[in-house]
Amino acid sequence: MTQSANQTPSETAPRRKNGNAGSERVDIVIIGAGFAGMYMLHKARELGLSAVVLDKANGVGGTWYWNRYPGARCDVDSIQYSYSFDEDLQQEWEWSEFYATQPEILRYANHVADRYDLRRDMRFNTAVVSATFVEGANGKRTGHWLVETQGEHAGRIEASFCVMGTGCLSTPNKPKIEGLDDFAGETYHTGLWPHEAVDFTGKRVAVIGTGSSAIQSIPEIAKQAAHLTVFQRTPNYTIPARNHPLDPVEYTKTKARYRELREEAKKQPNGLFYDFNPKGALEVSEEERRAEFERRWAVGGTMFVGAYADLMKNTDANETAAEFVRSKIREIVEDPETAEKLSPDNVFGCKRLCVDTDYWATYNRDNIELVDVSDEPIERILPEGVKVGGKVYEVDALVLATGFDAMTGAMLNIDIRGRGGLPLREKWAEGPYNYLGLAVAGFPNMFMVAAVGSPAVFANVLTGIEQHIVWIADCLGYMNEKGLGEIEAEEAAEADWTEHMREIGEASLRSQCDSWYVGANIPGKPRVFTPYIGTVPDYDKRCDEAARKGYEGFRLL
Ligand code: N01
Repeated sequence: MTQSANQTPSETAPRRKNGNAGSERVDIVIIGAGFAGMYMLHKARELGLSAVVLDKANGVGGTWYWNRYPGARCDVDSIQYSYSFDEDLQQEWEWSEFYATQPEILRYANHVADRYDLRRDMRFNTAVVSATFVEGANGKRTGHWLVETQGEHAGRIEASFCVMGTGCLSTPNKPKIEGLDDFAGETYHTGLWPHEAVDFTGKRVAVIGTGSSAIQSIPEIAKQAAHLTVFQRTPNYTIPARNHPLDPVEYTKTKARYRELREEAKKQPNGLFYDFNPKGALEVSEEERRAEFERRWAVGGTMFVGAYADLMKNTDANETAAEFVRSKIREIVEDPETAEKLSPDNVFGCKRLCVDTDYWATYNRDNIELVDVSDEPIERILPEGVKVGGKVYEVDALVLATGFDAMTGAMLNIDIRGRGGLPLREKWAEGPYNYLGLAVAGFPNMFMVAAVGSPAVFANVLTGIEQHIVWIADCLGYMNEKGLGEIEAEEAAEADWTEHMREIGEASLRSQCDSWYVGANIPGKPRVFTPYIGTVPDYDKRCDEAARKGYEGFRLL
């Protein structure tokens, strides 16, 4: 570490900007100005460490900066999808709706950046191209990271530590469909939506994809467009959001117990205060089961999965939920043929469960058409539209709701090289080996936040981020106290963790279908179950235990 806790960042961090030759030096370089990067910077300052945050966006917010498509909102309730680290912050911020919209979440991110004066150590419009671990030389025991950037603050930064706040769903997947670049109209990707308003009034629009982003945007686009054609490869399960303004009386009561509720949430399997039913779906009568599903359907949201403890463990139990949702599709969608096409037959919740507002009812509109491309893929994009099975669907605008190169895409887009020049792309060629979702053997002093190997995407990403950053900050404090400069995951610990990840991943029903969880949405990506699918308390315990045992599984120098 380059700095002791009582030095101020300005004492040790000469700043150099705008492509000057030479490197500046900081304690921590943080990649990504989303919720992970923002909190990491705040924590670094608390430790008295110098840090700089780099982001190719022109502002904070990460995923919420880019995903501005119509209807974008979070499907974790806003009271929980927010930082908990500062009681004053959580008391002063007022959410307006149960599920916050993208603009409201982005306002919150900006509020946090202002409140903690984060921007002065952030560099926007600046992409990280490479990060190289430089071994200690000239009598120095420990090495450092050399990060090269392009854009507004192009240059080189040396840092003792590199923290990847690069996100799980931040590298948009542009599908390899022939002719895509020949399309004559406007093309949008939900994960890279323009900042200017997009007006589909009077236009014929095509949406490719039916994942969460499509399911949120389709009802909104259909309201505006003259005609909407949806190209569906795999139908998805979705539960109505039943979004509503927050009741001020209930909100006040929640705030009075906010800290306590957050602590309770950490003990829940998915880190959220949630209504979990301990019973199994097959232990109860059909009437009782239907009543429970109906009750949860009426409440709305992903809490539907909590209806029975075995829904994601037992195929027969899972099928009861799957069939319930299919019965709802048949009830809502007037045209039986369309209802049939919209009905998924894979494991319920295997691909990430979606949450919607009027998704299926939208197919009752006169201006929408569903094209099933499961058997016959999109042949090509022509300047005038989308060609499937010899038929051309003429459109003026194309919306790619085709998801992300998830979990590993953002890190692998950067040329990261560890000890001995080992490229991360090579190390991860057969799967993202890591230890505790925090570190990678051969890549000393590099930490990942709420990414591969962590349970965050199955839980509350915000509290997953907080747990990781507190762990990293404690680790940095420990190293400072002990006069240590280097930490690296041991290969044996990494191998054990990776095996544990494989075992629990394969045991889960969620590994049975082609989803971004297993990298199946990206051609050529190794099929590996990438998030940690154990419970949040179990995961937190493992991280805490490693720390308590003097960072067991890590080599410290
Ligand atoms: O992406 P997806 P997403 N031809 O990968 C289809 C989070 N999120 O952006 O399933 C035709 O789920 C693809 O088809 P298939 C959330 O974690 C959260 O919607 O591969 N179709 C699929 O239908 C979510 O899970 C929120 O057969 C093609 C779709 O594109 C994650 O982000 C909101 C195709 C991609 O679906 C990703 O969601 C939004 C092709 N060539 C997102 N290529 C909330 O908090 C791909 N597809 C609410």
